[in-house]
Amino acid sequence: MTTACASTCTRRDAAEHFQRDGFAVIGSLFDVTEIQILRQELDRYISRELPRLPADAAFYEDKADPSTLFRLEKLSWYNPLMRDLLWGDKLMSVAADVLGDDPVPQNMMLFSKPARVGSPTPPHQDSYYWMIDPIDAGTTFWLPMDAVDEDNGCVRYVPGSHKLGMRPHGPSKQFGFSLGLLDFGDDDLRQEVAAPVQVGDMIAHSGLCIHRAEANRSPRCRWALGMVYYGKRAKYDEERKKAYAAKLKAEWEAANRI
Ligand SMILES: O=C(O)CCC(=O)C(=O)O
Repeated sequence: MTTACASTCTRRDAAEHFQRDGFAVIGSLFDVTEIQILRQELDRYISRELPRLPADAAFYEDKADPSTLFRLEKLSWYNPLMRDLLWGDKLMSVAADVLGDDPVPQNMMLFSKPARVGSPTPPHQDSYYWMIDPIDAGTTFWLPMDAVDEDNGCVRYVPGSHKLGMRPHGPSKQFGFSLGLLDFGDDDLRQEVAAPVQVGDMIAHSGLCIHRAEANRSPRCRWALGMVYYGKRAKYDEERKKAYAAKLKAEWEAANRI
C-alpha cells in the first residue's frame, strides 16, 4: 500500500494543524547548526557520562552491543543542555499554543532506531501511558537529529484519531514500548500518513493521536528527541505512575534487558 505523506506547516500554523489532525509537522523550527550542537552533546553524553549513570538511563537492542542503543531515558534530569531545550522559551511557547494551556515539562528521551537493527514502534496513544485526566491534556514533541523518511522509520499518524477518544491497549511484544493498540487494523492503515522530516523540523503530536513507526531497514541512523509536556490542567496519580514504572523496571531486569 502506498502511504500519503503529511504536509509541513509553519510555526504560526502549528496549533491549527495540531487541532485538526492531532499532529503538526513544523518545518525548519530549528537551524541545522542548532541540531548539530544537540547531536554533538548527545554523542559526548553517551561516551562520557552514560557509563556512570544508572542502568535504566539507556536501553539497547542487544545489551552487549553499545551500537544498538535504542533509548536514552530521563535526559533532562541528567543533562543541562537537554534540560534547557525542554524548558526553553521556544518549545514552551509551541507547547502553550498546541495545548491551549500553560505547559508543564515532564520528560525527555532519545528514540533511536539503529541502522538496520532498529525495530518497529507499535501503534499507540501516548496518553494511555501517561494516565492523565483529561486525556487530551498532553503533547509529545518529536525532534529528529537525522533526516527521517520511510526507509529509516519515520513516524506514521492516523489523522483525526485524537478526536475519537482512547482505544484499547494491551501488552506489546516490543521491548521499550510496553503497550500497543489492540484493535489497530486495515481502516487505520488506509487513513495513516507518513511524516518524513528534515533536520530542523519538529513534530508535535497530541497524546491521543494514534502513531507508530516501522523498523529502520536502511544503513542510516535514526535519532529523535522525544519531549513530553502536560497542560497545567492535567491531573495524575503520582503513586500509580511510580508503581507502573517500578513494575516495568522489574520486568526489564528479569528479562536481563537493563
Ligand atoms: O520514535 C519512535 O519510533 C516512537 C515515537 C513515539 O512513540 C512518540 O514520540 O510518542
